[in-house]
Amino acid sequence: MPNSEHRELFSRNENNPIITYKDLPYRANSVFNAGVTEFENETLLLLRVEDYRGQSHLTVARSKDGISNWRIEEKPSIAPDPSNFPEDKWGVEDPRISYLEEIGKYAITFVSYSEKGPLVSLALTKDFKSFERKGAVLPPNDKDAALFPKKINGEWVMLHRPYPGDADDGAHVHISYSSDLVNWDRRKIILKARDGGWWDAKKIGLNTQPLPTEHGWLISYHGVRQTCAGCIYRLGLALLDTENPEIVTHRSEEWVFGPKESYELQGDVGNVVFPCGWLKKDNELRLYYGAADTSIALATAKFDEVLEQLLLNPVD
Ligand code: BMA
Repeated sequence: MPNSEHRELFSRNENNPIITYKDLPYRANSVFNAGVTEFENETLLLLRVEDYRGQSHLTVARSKDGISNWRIEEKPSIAPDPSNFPEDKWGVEDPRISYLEEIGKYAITFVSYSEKGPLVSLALTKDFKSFERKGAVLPPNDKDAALFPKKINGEWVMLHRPYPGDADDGAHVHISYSSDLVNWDRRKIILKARDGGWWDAKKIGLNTQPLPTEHGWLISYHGVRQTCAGCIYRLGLALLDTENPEIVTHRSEEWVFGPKESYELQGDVGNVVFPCGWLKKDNELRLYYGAADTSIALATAKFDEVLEQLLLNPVD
């Protein structure tokens, strides 16, 4: 008898995809890769919306249960602003949100698509209505960035993914430090893409903002598998030491989430699951992800099971 029992860590929401372009109050091609946080007792998503020029902007959506009845702003919340920020020339993409308690503001790291390639921009906000733009904080090519929610050993810390352009060098997750959130230095690789036949060979990048746990900082990252039919974007997990996040203590061997359902397999870019944020609610870990660069979907896991499974994979 075939054993079809297949227990996955994450379960998809039955209403997936939970947000599509049809839910937007204005005309757009697609909505995906949203940053996530809790704000005023609601779930707040900062949606990446792509217009019919192929360029993206960011728009706030709110929901009481984090699943349905999304209230989406009538206008972009962060629109490309190339006259003040020339690096926004071809749009702004893929926001990650971290609440910085020490300054009472939310930090949004996002990609500005500049003439010289994608780079990391920063904006701060208290209310998700007005946004204090700090401009480009890392040169191109760089993306997949998120801040730790607090200073570590007296400094702000960011994870990000520079891309050398030379595919042979691979693309890896790096760490950088700052005293003022704008100037970043002491860049170093902390998590390397694997090699050969691995699902996360050659090219990886951070996905969700670091989440504090009793076992260290939990992060998720994507592994990009190049196949003759195109790329497959899947998700892995890692734990970083609480005091020194340069140290990766655990890393999943297997991917923990990958494209399977039709809305993940087909779309503008098929075979992609791409979260830009997650939320922990009691023992539930809610992963909001872009599906096939077309819509937004939700998957949840039991937080203790996520940690239990990851703790089985220590890094030597
Ligand atoms: C990555 C990012 C994401 C996108 C993914 C799949 O490089 O640009 O915005 O979802 O590719 O197209």
